[in-house]
Amino acid sequence: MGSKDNYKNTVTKQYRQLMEHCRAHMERMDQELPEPRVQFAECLSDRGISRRDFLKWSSIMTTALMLPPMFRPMVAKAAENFSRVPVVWLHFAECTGCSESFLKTSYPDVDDILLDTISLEYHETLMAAAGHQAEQNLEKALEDFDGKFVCVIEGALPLGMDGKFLTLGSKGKTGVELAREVTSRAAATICIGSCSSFGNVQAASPNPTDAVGISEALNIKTVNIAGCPPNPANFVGTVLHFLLFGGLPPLDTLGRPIWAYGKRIHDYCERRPHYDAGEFVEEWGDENAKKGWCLYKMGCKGPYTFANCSKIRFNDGISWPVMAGHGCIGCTEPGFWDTMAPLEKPISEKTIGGGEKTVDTIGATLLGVTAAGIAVHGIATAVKRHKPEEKE
Ligand code: FSX
Ligand code: SF4
Ligand code: F3S
Repeated sequence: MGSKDNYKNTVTKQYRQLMEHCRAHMERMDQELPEPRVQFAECLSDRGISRRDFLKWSSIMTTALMLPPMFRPMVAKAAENFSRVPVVWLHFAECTGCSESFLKTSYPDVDDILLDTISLEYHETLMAAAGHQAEQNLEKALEDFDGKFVCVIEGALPLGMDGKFLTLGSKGKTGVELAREVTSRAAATICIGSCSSFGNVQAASPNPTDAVGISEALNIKTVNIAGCPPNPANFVGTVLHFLLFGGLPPLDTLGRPIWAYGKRIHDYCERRPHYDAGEFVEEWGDENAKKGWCLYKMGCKGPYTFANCSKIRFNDGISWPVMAGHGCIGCTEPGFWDTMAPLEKPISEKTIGGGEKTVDTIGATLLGVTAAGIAVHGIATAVKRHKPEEKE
């Protein structure tokens, strides 16, 4: 048997073991989770989604989660169980755009239906209860689902003035106190958006409230679904992973699921052939813009930004920022308001510490487009390398 066959057999064996783990976990979950609060099949047909569309979605999600096709039935089963995961959803310093983007969609797809059916035991902006009643709801959810619920958090935590820049409820708890209390009793904490992931606009220089992301504020591990706002599919996929395997998906060093944030925007951008050919929009609305050329010179930060927007797009795959005509502003990266600014200009050599030329200076020279490509890729590496220093 050749080494190729050996490799194939080893991989198949590992996938079978993973499948067994997944089956055992899902059987256990079936016993432990509360009854489904909605019949998923009925929800799909009510919203005009056929069984065939759902199976197609399951196949796409299986691939997106970097699983082989044999996992498709398990992904479909996990989706059916989606409404059984108890969720406590907290809001801190943010604009609520994340919830808005998750809940308001003109073209509901399976992701949207899953989000509609999610078992929200407590959600500060959506629940009808207020005041003492809301606080009682939270206490009841924590007791009923102790250690079993998923805590979802939107918004950063201000640490300044002993956390008093942000207080909630009749007891005047600080955001930090509430977050600590809830996350310490959760099975997992998922940060939705760049605010809860990294602090985002609240933490932009000069950061008057000393805002930080949840992981940094509480010194806990969180799954960071970065983006301002993030793509709902990345949240749905992460919860599906939790239902399939009982744990968090593999994360990058910034806590972002690798299946969704493992590649750069630039790697799958439909304007990429223009970038490689040195064809750039030079001015908003110019002839090159009409031809859909690359937006690098208009400040696109796709070469430095890790996310799958260019692959899965938003609103049922209809569009995404670069397709709509504006460059990526790097919203899935920590500190992007500071590190990626000015947002409509390419990052200058000065910002990234010098040493490498930008596409502006060498893109059109005899060095040619390959060298330009290497320069920008080198700059991406330099930006990554410089981040820790910038933080210090
Ligand atoms: Fe932040 Fe979300 Fe941007 Fe807004 O909740 S990631 S400011 S879209 O709303 O947290
Ligand atoms: Fe696309 Fe921006 Fe990269 Fe150009 S620079 S190819 S617009 S991601
Ligand atoms: Fe954000 Fe860029 Fe995607 S701005 S939404 S990471 S294309």
